[in-house]
Amino acid sequence: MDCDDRTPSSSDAIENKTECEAFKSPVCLIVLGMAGSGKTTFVSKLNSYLRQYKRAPYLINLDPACKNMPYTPNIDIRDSVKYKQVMKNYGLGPNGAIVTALNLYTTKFHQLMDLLGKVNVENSHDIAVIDTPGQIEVFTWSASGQILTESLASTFPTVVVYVMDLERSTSPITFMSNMLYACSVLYKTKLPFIVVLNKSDIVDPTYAIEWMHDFEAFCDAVENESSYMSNLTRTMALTLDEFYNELKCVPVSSLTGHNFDEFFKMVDAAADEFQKEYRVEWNKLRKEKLQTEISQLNKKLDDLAVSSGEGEPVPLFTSLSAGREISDIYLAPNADEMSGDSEGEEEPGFNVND
Ligand SMILES: Nc1nc2c(ncn2[C@@H]2O[C@H](COP(=O)(O)OP(=O)(O)O)[C@@H](O)[C@H]2O)c(=O)[nH]1
Ligand SMILES: [Mg+2]
Repeated sequence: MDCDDRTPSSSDAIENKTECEAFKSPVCLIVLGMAGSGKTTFVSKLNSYLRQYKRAPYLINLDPACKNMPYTPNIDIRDSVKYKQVMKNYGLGPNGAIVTALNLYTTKFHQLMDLLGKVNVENSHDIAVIDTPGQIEVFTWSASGQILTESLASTFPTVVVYVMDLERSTSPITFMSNMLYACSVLYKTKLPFIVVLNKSDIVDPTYAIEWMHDFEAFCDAVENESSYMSNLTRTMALTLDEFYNELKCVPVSSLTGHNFDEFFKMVDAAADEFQKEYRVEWNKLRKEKLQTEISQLNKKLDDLAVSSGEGEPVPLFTSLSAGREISDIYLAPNADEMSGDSEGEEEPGFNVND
């Protein structure tokens, strides 16, 4: 079947897709950044900006601790997990509770993916935006953040938007640490990446752009810092030079909406880049991961069979068709057992030989 001819008609279509049929929309924007950099304000402005053009985005809030939400999300983690309750129940502080709330929410991720699949089928939104918790590491260094990023990227064109606070990065050393963080997120997610230099209404972004493109200018700024870190910063700046060359970077104001048109041009280019370059890599990584999981599972089953004295191990299965996860598989009881089972209906699953 030609990719462009596909007409997925239900959420099952997500599970049954082949590599060729990878969905083209919505383009998912994962918004990351340090606490207070302006992620939520950015998402809110992005919403009002797109609505002007009748392109309402599909909004997902994953910050369980967000109090005053300036936009109405289509999916909100706060509807499912009460993080104050998590604090009480597990005896955790605010940060621990946010991480735990996100981990608990992973059990809902398949529903989230189903809903995005419906958005694709109905073609109702061409962009989905994911607002993440205030503390960046909650998302980038947690299993739940990784699971969601991988689920999105293996199904939809996915772009990371890194929001950087121009006001707080005027010191070259802070700027450098922020950029190193951005760099680590880029290498960890392996996804198209856009750096949004936010709050350009209060601080002129020229300094940041100059530091990224002119190593000498950055070194001059470091010279003025009487910090023992400056030598390290200079060395790091050299290392980051290549990162800057490839980096897509846009100054915006989430308060006024300045330069959002430029930002969307970058999103279009990044979504194209995803389809042309990243998709293949993601499919490859996903396949390798599945194969490793299958081998581990087979080994466990072999060990189990040997230790219970059941003779020579027989491999159960060796490969999965594209688009299927180990977690999608259950081993159906044999026909005799099934016919005798009167305790409710089985969830529809699929057989390994499907
Ligand atoms: N002046 C100005 N303030 C901003 C901008 N973006 C965000 N803010 C402010 O920065 C603070 C933190 O923003 P918020 O969106 O909650 O940050 P988050 O923790 O990254 O979600 C709020 O007081 C916002 O009003 C901007 O572009 N310009
Ligand atoms: Mg926020």
